[in-house]
Amino acid sequence: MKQPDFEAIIIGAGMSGLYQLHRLRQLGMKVLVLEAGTGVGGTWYWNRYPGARFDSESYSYGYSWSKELLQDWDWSEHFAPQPETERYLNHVADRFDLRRDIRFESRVASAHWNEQDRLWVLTLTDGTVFTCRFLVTAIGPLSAPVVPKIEGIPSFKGEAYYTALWPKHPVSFAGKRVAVIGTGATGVQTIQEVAKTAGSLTVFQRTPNWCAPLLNRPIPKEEMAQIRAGYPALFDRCQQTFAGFLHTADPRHTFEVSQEEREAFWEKLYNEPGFGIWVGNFMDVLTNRAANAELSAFVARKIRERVRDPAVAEKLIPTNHGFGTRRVPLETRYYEVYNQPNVRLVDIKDTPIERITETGIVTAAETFEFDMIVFATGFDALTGAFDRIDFRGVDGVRLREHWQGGPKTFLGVQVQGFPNMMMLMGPHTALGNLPRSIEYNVDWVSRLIAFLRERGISRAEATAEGVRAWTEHVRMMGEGLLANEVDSWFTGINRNIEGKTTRIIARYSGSAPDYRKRCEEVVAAGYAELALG
Ligand code: NA7
Repeated sequence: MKQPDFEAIIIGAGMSGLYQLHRLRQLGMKVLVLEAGTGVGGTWYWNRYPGARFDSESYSYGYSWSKELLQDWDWSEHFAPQPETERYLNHVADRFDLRRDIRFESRVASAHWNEQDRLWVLTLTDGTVFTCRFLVTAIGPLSAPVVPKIEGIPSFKGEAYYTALWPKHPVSFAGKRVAVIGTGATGVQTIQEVAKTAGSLTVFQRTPNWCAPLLNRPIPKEEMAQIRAGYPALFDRCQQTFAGFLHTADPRHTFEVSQEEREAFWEKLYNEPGFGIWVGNFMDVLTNRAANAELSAFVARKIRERVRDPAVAEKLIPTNHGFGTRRVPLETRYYEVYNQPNVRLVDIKDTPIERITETGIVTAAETFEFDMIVFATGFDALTGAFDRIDFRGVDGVRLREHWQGGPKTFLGVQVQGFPNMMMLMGPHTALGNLPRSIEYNVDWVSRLIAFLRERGISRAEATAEGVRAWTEHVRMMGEGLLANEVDSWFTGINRNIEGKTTRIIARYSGSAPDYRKRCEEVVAAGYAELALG
């Protein structure tokens, strides 16, 4: 067998890739990270659009694996803005001297398994080739930006930006006629910010989303000291909650309490920071249709109270899905933006965009002129980053084809026919508060690789039975979940992409503790559920 250039290659230097590098180095391995960007941070490197920030509490989002790091980093806001997170991840890279093993501006075009030598052969877009024994993908569930299917985009002569590819140079909206297309979590954050200075802002909304207040505020020094003292308890709590957030569902059912109590509880949640109203609500609001309808009606009332023009308010209230069945964007005076004289909402369900021209946007009803168009049109989520690399496993099987109709995985980490490839935050893994899931995922993969190395095992592959059982388990966990009856990136729908118009189960909907329990069973049984050899 030929020896590879590296024992392991990690694709991606975001939150997963950085920690994975650190862990594999601790095992004494020769590791290379290939990163497409010029800096570390992944999501927090690329998404530098105005207003980008956490929707989970900063201190619940940072890494928990280094006491020293927890000691020396202060978060300045409860929900930190992107520049701070990017600084944080750069600080991590420096503190642990990670950069020397990261090759920047290195986009992987293909990764092919070589059965004879039991190694992966990676080719970059510039033709450079590297080989490795173990391949760890740290390519993110929301990292493949999509160009929307709208005619004429390249013809626009003004400034045009994609939120997920935002330039590093400052962009001014002052006095400009700005269009924003898209009203997901990204669009909402962008719109709030652009509205502050734009001469005019026109929002093109296809589907409204149910948004809830973020209620961000600064963290004074004394409060940071208290947070720091409470870190062990805080991370302990995140380990126990359903999705790794500080919030977790209330054990009561919606209709178990009186209407007054219900309203009072929702009022309290609506006035508290973060995802509480989504993941800390009555335990059945995301599964019980009537409960969900009642909660949606409550939030709809809030929108009507906040938006002055009743016609605009109605357009901002979703009618094709209930609260929390798509990702809930958290907002800061988002609805009030539509009370500003410089802001206009265009409902493109009523009057679709026909095309983009040199000077603006033409809808079925009107012609608009703009100085700038911002595309907040989302990602090819969950499987998109995998589709963009030509992964080929045993007998040259393409991952893309192997996953036709939906991903098939073992624990969301391994795929049958793709030996020695481990996925971090791949489809079918517990996502939730990502860094909490990332840390577990990375630790699990590191333990597996350590096990293999200690025993001189050069090949580990998921079995057909392991994949069948896990994929079926993931499907079953999603049964009854209202979110799985709705089109969104959660269900793999993206109408801008051929072949992504049928819902798939790519998201694990069980609890993070249950996910970890199952993964630990696999370890305890000496990885007997994998084909090793
Ligand atoms: P999302 O949540 O997928 O939102 C994309 C938005 O762009 C959404 O409002 C779409 O409308 C809209 N969109 C997409 N394509 C088009 C076209 N062709 N024409 C008009 N409007 C379009 O992406 P985000 O970046 O906001 O958030 C993704 C996740 O990243 C987020 O959930 C966080 O977890 C982080 P649609 O709803 O499809 O009608």
